Amino acid sequence: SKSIDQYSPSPPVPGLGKSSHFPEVGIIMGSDSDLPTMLPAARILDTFGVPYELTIVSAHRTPDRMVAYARSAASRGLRVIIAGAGGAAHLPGMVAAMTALPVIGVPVKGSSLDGVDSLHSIVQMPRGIPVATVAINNSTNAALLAVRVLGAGTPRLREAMEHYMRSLEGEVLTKVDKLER
Ligand code: RP5
Repeated sequence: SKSIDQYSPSPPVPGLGKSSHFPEVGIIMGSDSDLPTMLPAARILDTFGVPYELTIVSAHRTPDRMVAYARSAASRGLRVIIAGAGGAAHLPGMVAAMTALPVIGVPVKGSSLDGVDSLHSIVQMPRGIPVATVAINNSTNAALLAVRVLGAGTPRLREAMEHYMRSLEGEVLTKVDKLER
């Protein structure tokens, strides 16, 4: 199977976000107010050495930009899209409607309905256009899922994920050890 270095996607489109050279994951969000919630996803991808781009795409305030982003995503070399949004959070679903790439939705907690509005908006996609939905505000899990998706065809990433899982296990076992001592 192909190593991650062998992919040669087309270069990023100017104006479509802050990018590493050949991003494989697109992290988008409806507003800069979502940034603190979405940054942990970027940190996870940094940890796993997965190149990504990160930008703001608002479904209702910049609809043309959303269409351009989603329609160009696959040809620009992206393999997975992580989309975070709050409120009537249609960004992940609309993007999934315009690309065949896997889309992972992050329900962002807003001020009035505790993020349940975003969760329901993202998770309740009608039949035919799936969005993989993670827990409210859990962009960490969105990135981990993106790494697993990429890892299905990239042994280096699958092994890194196994290593990460063992480190989680180790953390808990260390605590058990301390507690029982
Ligand atoms: C959504 O509305 C964004 O995803 C954000 O979560 C929410 C509030 O946006 P701002 O009013 O903070 O820009 O579009």
